[in-house]
Amino acid sequence: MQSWAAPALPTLPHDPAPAPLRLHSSSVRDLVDVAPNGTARLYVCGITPYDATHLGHAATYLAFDTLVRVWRDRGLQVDYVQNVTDIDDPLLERATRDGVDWVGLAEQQTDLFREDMVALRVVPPNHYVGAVEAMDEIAQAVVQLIDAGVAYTVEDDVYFSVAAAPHFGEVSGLDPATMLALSAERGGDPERPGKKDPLDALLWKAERPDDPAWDSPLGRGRPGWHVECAAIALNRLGGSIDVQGGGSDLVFPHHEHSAVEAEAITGQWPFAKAYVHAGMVGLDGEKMSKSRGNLVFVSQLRRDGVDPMAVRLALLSEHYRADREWTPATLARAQERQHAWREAIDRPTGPNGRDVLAEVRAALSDDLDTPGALAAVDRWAERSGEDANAPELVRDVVDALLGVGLR
Ligand code: 5CA
Ligand code: ZN
Repeated sequence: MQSWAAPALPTLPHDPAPAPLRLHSSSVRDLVDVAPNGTARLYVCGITPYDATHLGHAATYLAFDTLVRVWRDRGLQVDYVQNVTDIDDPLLERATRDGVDWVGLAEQQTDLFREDMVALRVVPPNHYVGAVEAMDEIAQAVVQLIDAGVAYTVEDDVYFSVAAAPHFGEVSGLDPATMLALSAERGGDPERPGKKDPLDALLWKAERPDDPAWDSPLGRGRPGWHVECAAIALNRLGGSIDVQGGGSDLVFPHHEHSAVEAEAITGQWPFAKAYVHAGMVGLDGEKMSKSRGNLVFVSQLRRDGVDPMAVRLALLSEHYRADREWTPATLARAQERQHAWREAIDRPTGPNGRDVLAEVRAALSDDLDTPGALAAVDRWAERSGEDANAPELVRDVVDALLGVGLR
């Protein structure tokens, strides 16, 4: 798939001895050092293209954009893959509900997402891959799982057997009762008769009447969700990536399953050195979600004349792992901050810019502490100083590391 246009990234003064980058990994339930050698390999789960792009989506992609920017600042190549779940039950259900063609809905929503990503100055993945265009490779991954002896059929559908996955449970660390509840809530089918374990996940769904289907060595049908991401990631990044990312609602079952399915194909564990999850953005006390319909869209804010850079600042003003509320005050504070920063970088001189650079780098190295990074820029903007290079350097710091263009 076509990705989107990349924002320009100013080059900052070289940091000869960067602090170790530490990120919270769900599987460790603590911070881990993330130190790729030369090339960083990142897989971030993409949208299911309907109800895009709400502020929860945007917040999650901004968290991983911050990571990409930190890696790039360290001189690393970033091999970044993101999928689009352009065929799945929720997309079909929405298309049916609205009486529209599911292909058209997916295309239109993916276009809107790309536009929003450009407006928010998000660095694009270098592989942007739709499930439909990856159909053959996903089916091939299912064939490999069958050949590996970790899959079985129920009627004509193929399931992954969690009993054959020694590491199943390590990503989320959840107890079986919680896993069962989340599986039922998030696209699984624990109640289906004939499964060996209620937590076994669908790998291939045989064709049903009035349901889209593709030819494959498994017969006509379409893939399950977790194997989609496992296959798309493995075929572009290999078996032991640096970071798998997404929102915290993907920890279980999605990332739990895609990790063990990838392992069953490659024999490599862990699938990701760090499983990094962003907190949920809520509105009026509830998680912002398509099913609840309590959504604020990036595109609506743009239409209302809100500067996307203020949206970006607002979403970075709290830590990416925190569950948080979107309120009008969040946006108003970001607009004030943007105004104060603009004024400060328009001055002829300012306080030492190198100090701000060091503080922003230090904050972001500490599990992408964007509130800490923003506070460092606030302190700089509040003071006056004699450094004639500072305004331009700080503008570049804010642009390269925080993705906020101030002019
Ligand atoms: N296509 C799958 C992943 S393979 C999917 O989850 N799509 S999605 O459109 O539902 O969500 C896209 C991304 O946004 C996921 O990483 C999800 O965890 C994240 N997300 C969804 N809702 C929120 C929210 N309210 N706050 C933060 N992130 C969210
Ligand atoms: Zn995914």
